[in-house]
Amino acid sequence: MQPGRLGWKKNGVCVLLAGILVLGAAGCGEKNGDETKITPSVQPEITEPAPQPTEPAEPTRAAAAEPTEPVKEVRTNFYVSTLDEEIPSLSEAWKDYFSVGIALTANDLRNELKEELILQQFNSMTCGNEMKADALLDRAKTLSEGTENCPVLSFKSCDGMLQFCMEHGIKMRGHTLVWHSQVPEWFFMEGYSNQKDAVFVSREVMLERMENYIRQVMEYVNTTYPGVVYAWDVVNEAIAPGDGDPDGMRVEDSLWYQVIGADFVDKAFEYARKYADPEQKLFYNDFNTYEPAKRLAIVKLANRIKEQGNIDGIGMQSHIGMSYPSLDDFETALCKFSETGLEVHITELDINLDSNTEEDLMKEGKRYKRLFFLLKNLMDNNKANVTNVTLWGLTDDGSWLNKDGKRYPLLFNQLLETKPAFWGALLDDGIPLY
Ligand code: 9MR
Repeated sequence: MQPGRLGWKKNGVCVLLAGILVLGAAGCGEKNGDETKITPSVQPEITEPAPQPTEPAEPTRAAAAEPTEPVKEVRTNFYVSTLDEEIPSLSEAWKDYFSVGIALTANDLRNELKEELILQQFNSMTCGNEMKADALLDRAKTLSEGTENCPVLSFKSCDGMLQFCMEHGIKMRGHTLVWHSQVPEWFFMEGYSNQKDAVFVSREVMLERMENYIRQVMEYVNTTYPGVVYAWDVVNEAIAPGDGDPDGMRVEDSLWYQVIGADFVDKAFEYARKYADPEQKLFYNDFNTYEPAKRLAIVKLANRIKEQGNIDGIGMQSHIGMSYPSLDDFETALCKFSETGLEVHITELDINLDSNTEEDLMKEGKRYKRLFFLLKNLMDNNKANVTNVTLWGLTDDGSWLNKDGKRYPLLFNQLLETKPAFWGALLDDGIPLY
């Protein structure tokens, strides 16, 4: 299968002779000024670039008599309105490799145009915020109906998104059960107190609260929306080398660590396995996973939980920049994680571009293309076991990065037009690799 080689509509497409357009690969050996060249251990199957004539030569009479090469259409317009034109589907293009997901907020689904695009493009969804502890824990009800070891939850925040997935046959990544962020401090306090003088509960009580929290989320989701969630981010961002823990665990800002101890991760996975449906995959998810110290700590942690039989995958969030990390480092991490025998999900992909000139948007398209190209090559050569790639947001204006309104990290712009990034993710021939 060739991702991105789907039928194009004619608009904005120029037809050129195939010979001239081995161009997709031209410059492949060169270095792009602002970024390290990809040097995958597995070399991409690219032939030497054909010498490029400055102008197409006049056909000679002999050449004209010979059968002509099949013509190849190469896209030159990368800004296609998804409202007016049919575009190829990412999930369809990559179906032999991995599912393609999208992180959304409940608001995204209140927009019919976005809904249509989502259904056409993606077969996996992640709730951006709606399934996190601060969205599910109901303090008022916990105080009135809960017990000291069992909080009460409310699922109003994520019901609509789960329902949408069930109706449309989209699978969901459950994000996220145990995270130091977006969990209220009162959850760790005696009597669920939110007062300044509140004191932490004991390790034993916190373990019971954790188990009851995980149990209730899984039971509710799996009985109300059976078969929708296929993977859970059981623990998110528990590694922070430099915090002083011998295994590189996050200490300073993690109340989970401070109240339970370093084995809160093992316990979370143990409880998750206990209540998960058998076919659901359990993931450890983190950012900057390509940093060597973090990568090593994650591999160690994942191997330990794997020995306990309670983990199925590692999530590489992949909030990356235009030139950092190098794709060499990205590749190393991806291969090391795959060598554990676990699946890898690219769970939160975006590229933090802070300019919207055509030139920079094209550079972003190339970086997306290089990244997907790398995934494809590593998978073709059995070096990586990637089963999902999820974009962290649909349109640039809705990105979490866009606090200043000047970030362009995703595949679609706010007009619901494709960007070069979209075509890059399809490995489209119109986007050069370098
Ligand atoms: O996209 C989320 C954003 O809307 C929230 O403000 C933010 C708050 O923590 O969390 C964002 O999602 C995070 C994800 O859950 C975990 N990895 C980092 C993501 C970006 O911060």
